[in-house]
Amino acid sequence: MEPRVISGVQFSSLPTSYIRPESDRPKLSEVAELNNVPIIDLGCEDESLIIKQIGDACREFGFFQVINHGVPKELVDKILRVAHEFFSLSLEEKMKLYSDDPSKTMRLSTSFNVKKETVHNWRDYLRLHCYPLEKYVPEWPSTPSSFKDIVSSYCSEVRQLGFRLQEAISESLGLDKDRIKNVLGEQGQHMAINYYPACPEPELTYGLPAHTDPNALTILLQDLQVAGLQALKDGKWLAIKPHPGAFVINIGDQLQVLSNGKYKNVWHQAVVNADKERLSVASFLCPCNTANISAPKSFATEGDPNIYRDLTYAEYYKKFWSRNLDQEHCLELFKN
Ligand SMILES: O=C(O)CCC(=O)C(=O)O
Repeated sequence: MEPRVISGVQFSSLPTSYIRPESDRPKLSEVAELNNVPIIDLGCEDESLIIKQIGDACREFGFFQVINHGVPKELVDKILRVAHEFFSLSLEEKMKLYSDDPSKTMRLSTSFNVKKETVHNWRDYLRLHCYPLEKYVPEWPSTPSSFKDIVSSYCSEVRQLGFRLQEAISESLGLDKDRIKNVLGEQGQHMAINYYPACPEPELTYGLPAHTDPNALTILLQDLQVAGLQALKDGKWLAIKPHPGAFVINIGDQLQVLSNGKYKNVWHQAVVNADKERLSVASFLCPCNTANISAPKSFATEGDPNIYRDLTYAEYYKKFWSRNLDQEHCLELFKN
């Protein structure tokens, strides 16, 4: 069966194309909750403390949560509301935006990469390019009518937050504040609004299987009511409980390259549940396509040379989408 969006379709059992082999299922009952996930207060007046906390979290976890981040709560509430409204549109309306072509700058799609994968995932997503806004907003959905206004305000706010975090990450690596931003160039910004319908057999499938993010930094807004995000820490999958007012910040593949592996891209996945739909909004800051990503020479020592060869984001991104998530990690292909 050719996959199509699943939100709005009634299923009494899981279609076979979504069933994972037994060795690759989420083992929902074995997952513990991660209680000590770093929650960093960006409203704290002690900037050096923030930088230290961010550095520690990037080294140890590859992710952290931030609170008092400056993105207004009303805007966060609004984007969640408008995202729900969008996914509640009729199937017919949604199918007008459907595409399985990852090179499209605006598309509603399903699963992950339906043309490449062998097993599908219980997720629909609206993927948008968001920078520069004036170039991309005209192609965004015009229903619900408030969609463009709300999502564009949200994108601008989140972009500023991302830059602030990149400055702190740069300083935490002992680099100039602007070093990371300078390497990444004029950064692109993408968004995935993820919608995971309630699933008839959640123990047999994923919303999104284990992956790291191919970009530089991800700012994830989780549904406050429904948990589903898990991160890999010391070989164990741990549930990241939604924290009121927080964003989850993930280190992406490009920051792993840029830090010569000092900071880890985090493996994460989303699981689904039988009772409730779940929503998340991921904002991805992406290096400029022509940016030459490499670690500073000072990070390579005799015993610890640069792990990765220099790469451009364009070549990395193309490679990432030409594959599926079950293969060897894309970064492995760029090792020296
Ligand atoms: O839904 C989530 O919590 C995770 C989303 C995610 O990892 C992604 O969009 O790349």
